[in-house]
Amino acid sequence: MPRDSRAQPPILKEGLRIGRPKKTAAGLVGVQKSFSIGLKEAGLKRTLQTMTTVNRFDGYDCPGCAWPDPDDHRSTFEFCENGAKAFATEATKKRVTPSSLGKISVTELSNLSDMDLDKMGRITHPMFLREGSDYYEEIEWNEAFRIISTSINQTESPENVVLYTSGRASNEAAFLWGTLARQIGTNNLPDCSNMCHESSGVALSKSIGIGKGTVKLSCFDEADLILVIGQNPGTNHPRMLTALAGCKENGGSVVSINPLEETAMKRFKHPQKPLHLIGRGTQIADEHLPVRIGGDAALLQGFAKVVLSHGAVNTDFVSRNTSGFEKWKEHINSASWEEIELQSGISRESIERVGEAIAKSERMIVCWAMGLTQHENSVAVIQEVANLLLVGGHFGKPGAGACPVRGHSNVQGDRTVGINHHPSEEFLSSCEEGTGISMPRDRGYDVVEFIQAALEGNVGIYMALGGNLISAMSDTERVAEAIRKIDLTVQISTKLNRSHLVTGREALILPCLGRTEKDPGGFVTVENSMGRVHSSKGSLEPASEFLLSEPEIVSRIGEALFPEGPLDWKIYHDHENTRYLISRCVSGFEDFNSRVRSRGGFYLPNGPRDGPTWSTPSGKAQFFCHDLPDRKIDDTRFIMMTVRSHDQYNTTIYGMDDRYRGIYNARRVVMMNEKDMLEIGASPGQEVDLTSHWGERMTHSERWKVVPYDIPRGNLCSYFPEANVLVPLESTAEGSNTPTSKWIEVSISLRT
Ligand SMILES: Nc1nc2c(c(=O)[nH]1)N[C@H]1C(S)=C(S)[C@@H](COP(=O)(O)OP(=O)(O)OC[C@H]3O[C@@H](n4cnc5c(=O)[nH]c(N)nc54)[C@H](O)[C@@H]3O)O[C@H]1N2
Ligand SMILES: Nc1nc2c(c(=O)[nH]1)N[C@H]1C(S)=C(S)[C@@H](COP(=O)(O)OP(=O)(O)OC[C@H]3O[C@@H](n4cnc5c(=O)[nH]c(N)nc54)[C@H](O)[C@@H]3O)O[C@H]1N2
Ligand SMILES: [Mo]
Repeated sequence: MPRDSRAQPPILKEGLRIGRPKKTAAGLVGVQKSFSIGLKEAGLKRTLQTMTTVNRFDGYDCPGCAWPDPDDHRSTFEFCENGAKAFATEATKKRVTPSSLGKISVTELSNLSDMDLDKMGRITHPMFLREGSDYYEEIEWNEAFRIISTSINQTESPENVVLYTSGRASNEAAFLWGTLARQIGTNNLPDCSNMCHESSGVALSKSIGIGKGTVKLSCFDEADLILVIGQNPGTNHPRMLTALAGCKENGGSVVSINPLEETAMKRFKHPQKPLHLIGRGTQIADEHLPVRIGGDAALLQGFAKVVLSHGAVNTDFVSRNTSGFEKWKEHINSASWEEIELQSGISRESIERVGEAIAKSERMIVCWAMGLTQHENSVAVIQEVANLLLVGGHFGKPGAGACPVRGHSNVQGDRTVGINHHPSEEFLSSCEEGTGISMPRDRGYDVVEFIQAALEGNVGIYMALGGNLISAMSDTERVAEAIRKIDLTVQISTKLNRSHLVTGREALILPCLGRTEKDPGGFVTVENSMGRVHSSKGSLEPASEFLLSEPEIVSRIGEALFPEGPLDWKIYHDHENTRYLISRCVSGFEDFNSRVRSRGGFYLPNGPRDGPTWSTPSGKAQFFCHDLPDRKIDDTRFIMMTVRSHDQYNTTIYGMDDRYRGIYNARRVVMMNEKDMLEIGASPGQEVDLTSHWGERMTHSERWKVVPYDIPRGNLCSYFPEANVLVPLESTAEGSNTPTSKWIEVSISLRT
């Protein structure tokens, strides 16, 4: 039976209820929610076991976000409501077995919502989807590895093989995965980072010589000013609120810069402090600037103008550490206030007020996430952030620095150990020496280039270490078209998702152990958002006896493909051996096995933080000048951003509510300013169709419900992944090629 599976989730009847956005984040409801989700999915025993071992020195790393844990102490419960959702769904008692998959076709499965797919539970056996069949069937592990190795051996060129990584993979799994790709002969290692913080990496590497943040968690207690730009910590990094509250309690200020006033930035009640649960909690943001979507470049230049006009340049730091200051100063002085106000949507008065605070700050941290990274000019905007930090000398001292807040719990580590489609010569030659494998030098594909190559029929095999690329990528239907052209697609996964349903001609599912589970290979390691490498060890009984750890799956593919060496792949089921190999290949990991055993692990070297020193070609940090974007959009059109609701982890949907924003029981919604609603004649809950525009190309998406929301005029907001179909494949950030998921030009038509 031919497959006809759908790439987009089905449009289901949703009973949208619109409430008021919440004034306070976390607190008792957060605690309650954590327990109830756990109980429902995993039962009491497994819930308690996961809750008492998460983020402990000897426990497992929360598979939620990459926010760090305190360096020197841990509380009994070191997690948040949304982390609890992440580990409860992994620890679920529900199972997807060969017999349950044998009863329902892939096409039928694709008519389920993403939430229902995930709720089917953990995959228990390796499964194979044969060419022409619409049903997965059970397959032996050895047979699966044979199919993969035969298929790779038969492809025309290593360039036709692509290995994707999602940022939950451990350092051990990721290092082996990158090494496998390079032994096959390719750097085709696209990863979720390409859709996430790639812009931060590209921008910061050029500005300050390292593509990572430069602060430690303890810096939050010491900062006198923290800017939180384009980030929703209450939902996506709830433990960050404790750090922001710490800054407030020590007399510092927090400024939120976001088209939406996200709940947690108003008030926060610490779920682990009893008095907080009853009291009013801590007010987080002292000031909220409702910037227009894409208006940050202008706003940051406005701040810089104020800093310069106050003569608040740290001249000693600037002259010793930087280059390009004079040119930048001229550039900023010539920027027009009128344009700055217009693009940012913020009055000069407000910009001056916050600008003055920046000018006075001695220890400033700037935090940001997807609100800055997923725009056409993201690299430029992040370099404006770096400029602002440089002019005040906010590097190389406690309480100050850059803080790109990472998403997936090990996305930063994966990049450090080699998940990179354009690795440096230094990295490759060191890996060659450590592994004995000669490695390719040609640049590989990022996610967008991979899809473009597959559309042209140039990808034979695609293997994914976790993730759900079909739903995570822009331009859903074109991505599906590309994937369907591939001969064999392989997903190493824990739960079912749409990437198991929209596949190549043949497809394999290789089910793996999750973070929470006992691993016969020992503990694994991860790197948090602040560059600290530490262990992660699960203790739950595995969901099925047939699961293998991710590193074992990768090493068994290596074994099947390269029985002759030079690497003895079979010893890498044991993570200790892999760490030894990493210590020989990756700088900063010397003596890895013993250092990672110290309490809480160790920090990787970080020039701008530890020195400051700068690994740039000039040996100095660099000021960059960028003109403000010149984008005119038609008066009748809107700019739409796509964000996460409170009830999802990327493409995994836990529930239908976005509690903090007061939107219940619906996901196919578009938030809109009430004045704009009036102008187009839309009422709350009204059904509309959306069309995105990219040059002449138009993409339609039907049946969205309008929700009146406090958002700048001309701006709209919808949820990822439902709205991804509207993001054009070619619409990407300059320099990082990240899809512009926060800048989609759309028009709206009312449905009658
Ligand atoms: N519970 C939970 N935790 C998660 C995730 C999850 O899905 N669920 N995902 C993880 C991952 S991989 C990541 S990358 C992070 C994502 O963490 P966030 O970046 O916080 O996630 P988004 O929901 O994309 O929110 C982006 C924020 O940027 C704002 N924004 C959009 N456009 C602009 C703009 O032009 N300018 C400014 N200043 N702001 C803008 C939006 O209003 C929104 O508040 O979270 C991680 N943690
Ligand atoms: N429109 C729009 N698109 C976006 C974004 C946006 O803000 N807007 N954000 C982008 C961002 S920041 C990111 S990071 C990407 C996310 O892209 P991905 O990382 O590809 O997607 P996830 O939804 O995190 O992947 C979820 C799947 O991972 C698998 N999984 C879970 N745990 C494990 C594990 O322990 N091991 C293995 N092997 N598999 C596991 C499960 O099968 C689950 O279904 O999406 C991007 N796409
Ligand atoms: Mo991300």
